[in-house]
Amino acid sequence: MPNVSGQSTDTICAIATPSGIGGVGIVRVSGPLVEAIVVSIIGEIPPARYAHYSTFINANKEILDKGISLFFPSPNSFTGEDVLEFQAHGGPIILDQLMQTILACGARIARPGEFSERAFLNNKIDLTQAEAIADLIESHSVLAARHALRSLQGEFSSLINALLSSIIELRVFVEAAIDFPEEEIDFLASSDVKDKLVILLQELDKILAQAKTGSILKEGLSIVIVGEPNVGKSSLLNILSGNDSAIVTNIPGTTRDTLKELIDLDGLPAHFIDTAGLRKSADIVEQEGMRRTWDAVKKADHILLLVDSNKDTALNNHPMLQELIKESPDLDKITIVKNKIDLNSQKAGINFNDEIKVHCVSVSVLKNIGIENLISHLKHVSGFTINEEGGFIARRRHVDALNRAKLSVEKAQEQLLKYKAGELLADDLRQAQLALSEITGEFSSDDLLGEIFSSFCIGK
Ligand SMILES: Nc1nc2c(ncn2[C@@H]2O[C@H](COP(=O)(O)OP(=O)(O)OP(=O)(O)O)[C@@H](O)[C@H]2O)c(=O)[nH]1
Ligand SMILES: [Mg+2]
Repeated sequence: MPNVSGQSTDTICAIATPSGIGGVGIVRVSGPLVEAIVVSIIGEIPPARYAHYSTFINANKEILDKGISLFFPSPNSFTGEDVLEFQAHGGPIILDQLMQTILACGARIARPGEFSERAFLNNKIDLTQAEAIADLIESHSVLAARHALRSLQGEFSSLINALLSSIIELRVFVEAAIDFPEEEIDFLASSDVKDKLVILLQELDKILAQAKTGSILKEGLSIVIVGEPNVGKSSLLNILSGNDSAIVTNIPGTTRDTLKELIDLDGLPAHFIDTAGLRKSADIVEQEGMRRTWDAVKKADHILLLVDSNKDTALNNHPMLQELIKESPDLDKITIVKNKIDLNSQKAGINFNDEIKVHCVSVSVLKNIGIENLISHLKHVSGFTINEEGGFIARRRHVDALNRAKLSVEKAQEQLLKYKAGELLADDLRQAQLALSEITGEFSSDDLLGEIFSSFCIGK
C-alpha cells in the first residue's frame, strides 16, 4: 500500500504486452526501487520521459537485449510513483529474462490491475476512470471504446461530482437550519429547498439514463427466449444473429441446452439466450435443460415468451406466463412474442395487453415479418439511447448506486413535503451523498476495490 508520500513500500513489475511473439515487448516497473533497478540493468538513470536506447544486462553482466528505457519520475507518472518501462524485443524468453533480473533486484510481480490501483490510491485517477481503462481495453465496438474514453477523460466523474456538490450544498443549508430551530419551520416552508430537490432529481434521472446506456454498452443486455417446445425459439435466435447457430427442426424438444449469442441490434449489444422448451418430460437431459432455462430466466434483463399464435391458449391464463411472473415479478421485463402469424390472418404489430399488462408483438420468424418491431421494442424498453456527442461507459454498480441515490432524494422530498422533518431530510441527503461517493471511489470498501481491480489484466 502507498505511504503518505504516495510512494509504495514495495516495487511491482509486470509484462504489459500480450503474451506471445511481437515486434516489441514492454516490461513495466513501479515503486521506490525503480532507480536502483534501472541502474543495475542499463548502468545509469535515463533522462526523464526520454526514449533512451541502451543495452540491457543481467546481474552476471550478460547482455539480454538492446532496447529503450522510458523513465517517468514520481509524481508525473501513471501510478504517481517512479515508473520505468523497458521496451525490449517481443519474445517470451527475452521478456522473461528481463523480469527475472528485475525480480532479483527486489521487485515483485504485480497483481492484475495493481498499476491502476496505485494510480487510484495516489489520486491520479478516480474509480470510474480506473474502471474506464479496463473497459477501453476490453471494448468490443467503436461506440463502446468512444464511451470508455469519455469516462476515462473524467466526463462521468464530473457529472457525479456536480451532483455531489449540489447535495452537499443542500445538506449544509438544511443542517444549518436544524441548528436554529426557530427558523427551521420557515426554512422548510420556503420553496427554495423544494425546488432544489426537484432539480436534483431531474439531474439524477438524466445521468441515470446515460449510465444505463453506458452499462448496456459495456455488459450487453441479456435477453432470454422461452416458451413451449416447437414455438420457434431457436428460429428466432437464428434470424436475429443472421446465422444458423441453433438447430431447428419440427420435432418438439430439439433444443436441450441453453445457447448464447452476442447480437448487435443497431448498436445495442444483446446476449440472446435460446433455451430448452418448457414442458413435462421424463427425459433426464431435457429436465436438466429446463432447469437451465429457469436459471437463465432469473438472470435475464428481459424475457421473451414465445407462443404459437395459432394455438388458442388464452394469454391471461397462460400457465408459463404465471410461472414466469413468479420467477420475475417485474412485468416490464416480459414481452410476449406471438409467432407463426404466416399461418393465420393476424397482422404483424405490437400492442399492450391491458388484461395481463404485458406488451405483445406478433411476428412470423419463418417469413421474417414483424422482427423489426420486436427489435425497436427491445431497444425502447431497455432505455438504450445513443447520443453521439455525449455518453460514457458505465457498469451495473454505477447504475445501482445512482438508483439508491435517487431513492434517497425521493425520500428526502417526502420528508420535506409530507412530514416537514428537517433532520430526516438531512439524513436522506447524506445517504444519497454516500451512494454517489461510492461511484467515484471516495467511500468504497476495500472488498469492492479488490473486486474491481482484480478483474483487470496484468500490467495495467
Ligand atoms: N410456419 C411457421 N413455422 C415456423 C415459424 N417459426 C418457426 N417455425 C417452425 O417451427 C418448427 C420449430 O422451430 P424451432 O425454432 O426449432 O422451435 P423451438 O421453439 O426452438 O423448439 P424446441 O427447441 O423443440 O423447444 C420448425 O419447423 C420451424 O421451421 C413461423 O414463423 N412460421
Ligand atoms: Mg429450439
